Amino acid sequence: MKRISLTQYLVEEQRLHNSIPAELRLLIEVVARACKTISHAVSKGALGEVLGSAGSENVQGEVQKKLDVLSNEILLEANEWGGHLAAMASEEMETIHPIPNRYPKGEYMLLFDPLDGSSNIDVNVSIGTIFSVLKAPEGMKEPSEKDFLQPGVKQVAAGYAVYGPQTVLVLTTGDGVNCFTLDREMGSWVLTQRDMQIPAETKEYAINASNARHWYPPVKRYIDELQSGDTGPRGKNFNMRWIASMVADVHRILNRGGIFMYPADAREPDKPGKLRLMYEANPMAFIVEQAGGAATNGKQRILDIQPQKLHERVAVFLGSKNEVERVTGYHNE
Ligand code: AHM
Ligand code: MG
Repeated sequence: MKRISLTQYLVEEQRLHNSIPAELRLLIEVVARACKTISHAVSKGALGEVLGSAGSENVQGEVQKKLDVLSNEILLEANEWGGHLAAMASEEMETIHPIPNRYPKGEYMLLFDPLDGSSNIDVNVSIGTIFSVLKAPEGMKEPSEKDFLQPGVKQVAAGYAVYGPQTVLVLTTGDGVNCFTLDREMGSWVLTQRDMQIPAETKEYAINASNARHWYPPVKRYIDELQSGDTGPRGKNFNMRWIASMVADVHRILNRGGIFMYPADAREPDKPGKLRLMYEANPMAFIVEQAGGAATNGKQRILDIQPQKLHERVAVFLGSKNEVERVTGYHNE
């Protein structure tokens, strides 16, 4: 079988569709290289002395794991010097990270969740990196947080890596979704799935059911219907999966369909869900839509939401189109 590397794929994509300018290609390759480094650190586990807490909290008040902090540093260092970026932002940093003055600056802005699925780090369950790429606004001089506050439709690229039994990188630049597998011996990303498509119909759902008592009525109704199986209104049995790493749950859905939900609930009425809009929901929504699926916050398309804050939270319903449309319909009734 002829192997196509990430670089070859990006170069050919540019030739065919003119969709990946050289600077964006460099950016994607640098992020992919950083993911390789993170994958290596993750795979060392206890031997690399990378497990456990870092003894600090991030801006969201979550305890940072050593690997959260390390992955953040790996992504920052890898992306600072190439000249392709104006600034970066991360789940693990309160404010944005402008490119230091000693380096040239580019027209792109990178956002990331350096290591998603923190609760799974120490127990050897799949975790990953999520990233989103925006263009700096026209005429921007010194980047500020407000330059990042663009709706998800403005993303020019998005992707995630999963550090699991295999390390994979899933990427979109707005022209479908492709998956690359890390060849650990060669150290290269090899194209292994072209044009991934999420089936519109599914019998699988993912939600943290321990929060059931806090759910709002549309979510309660939807899940009740799924759980009543072939004797209920849906007339078929559904299966449930919850990995507690969004990257791994989304990767399953890209491969065999399903719906993933992290709804807002009545625990903290002011908090619209757990997941973050700009570096978790937006990139995943972009990927899912590019694979023929749908992504909403229960009421509207995630990619249309105008962000108000860098670390804003959002409810998430994404995956197989027919299911996402149904649960969104229940919210809008
Ligand atoms: P993190 O970015 O701190 O890891 O949090 C996000 C994760 C998602 O990957 C996952 O879907 C969710 O949190 C799991 O939440 P819960 O602990 O409620 O199962
Ligand atoms: Mg996360």
